[in-house]
Amino acid sequence: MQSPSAAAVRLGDEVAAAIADGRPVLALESTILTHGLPRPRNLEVGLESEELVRQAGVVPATIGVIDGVATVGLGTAEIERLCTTDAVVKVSVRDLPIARAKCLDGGTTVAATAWLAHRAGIRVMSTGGLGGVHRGASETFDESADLTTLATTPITLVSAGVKSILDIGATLERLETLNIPVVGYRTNRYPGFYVADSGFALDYRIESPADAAALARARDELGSAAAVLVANPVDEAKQLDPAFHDSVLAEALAAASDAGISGHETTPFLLDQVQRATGGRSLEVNLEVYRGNVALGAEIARAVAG
Ligand code: PSU
Ligand code: MN
Repeated sequence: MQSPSAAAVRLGDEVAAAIADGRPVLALESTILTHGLPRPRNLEVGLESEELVRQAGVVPATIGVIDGVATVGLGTAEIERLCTTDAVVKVSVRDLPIARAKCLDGGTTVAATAWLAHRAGIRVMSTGGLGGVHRGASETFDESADLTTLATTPITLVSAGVKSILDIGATLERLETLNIPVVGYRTNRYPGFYVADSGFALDYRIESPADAAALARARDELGSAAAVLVANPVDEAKQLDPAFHDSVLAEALAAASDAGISGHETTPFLLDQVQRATGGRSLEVNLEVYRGNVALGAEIARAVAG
């Protein structure tokens, strides 16, 4: 595969310098800001998480598309632009050429962010929830490109699992098929984003950022191209009440079906429904989860940079 040209992918100055020096860098996605969180919280979260990364002594690289240019290490004004303007599209890997040819602004999904981060030489990334297999995928074939992209993108990715808007069991099966290692961070249970335990078990766990770095090194030594997924659960005391969570989820799924929502609109639609139905409670959990993943990602970035 060819490397992207310098004209197609721009590196922020600070990020470029850190990568050249071998200093730790943490990649962050932007679809969570453009399509996952309501305004004005999206911008607050975008700036806050960069600050959190800096406080850990790591350089943040928020990734997104500005005027068609995939940018690894957005500036503050660019993050602000993506968070506050309407004509911002959701960009997965397949959309990168379209966004470039049409000079669009875009928030990059986990797939596109990981794809760009890896090509820029960044080894660790944090997100909130991963995309996965949608419910009813055996009929619709709706499976996030996050999964297939991560199969060929050797990065370490911290998430809180996938949200229960998806088919979690099927997602874990696909991760297995795609040869993507998944480990729990200090847990043997696969987290369910809003809840600490999705109901599914994990075979392996790690206990520290150093363990994550050792796992990434082992993957590299074997020449595997797959991402390593670190599943980091929300603190149980801060999770969404599981019964409340289940009823809200049922309503959101019914609303999507009534509205005839499909394709790449599905994830943003369901997330918005859940946020409305919980009166902001899910949003608070979401932010808590995201902060936890950003903080752990920063520690792992330091361990990986050794
Ligand atoms: N899951 C979440 N929040 C999100 C997303 C997923 O809990 O914001 C976003 C991520 O950017 C993810 C994308 O990569 O949605 C997946 O969308 P799709 O299913 O269309 O691939
Ligand atoms: Mn999809």
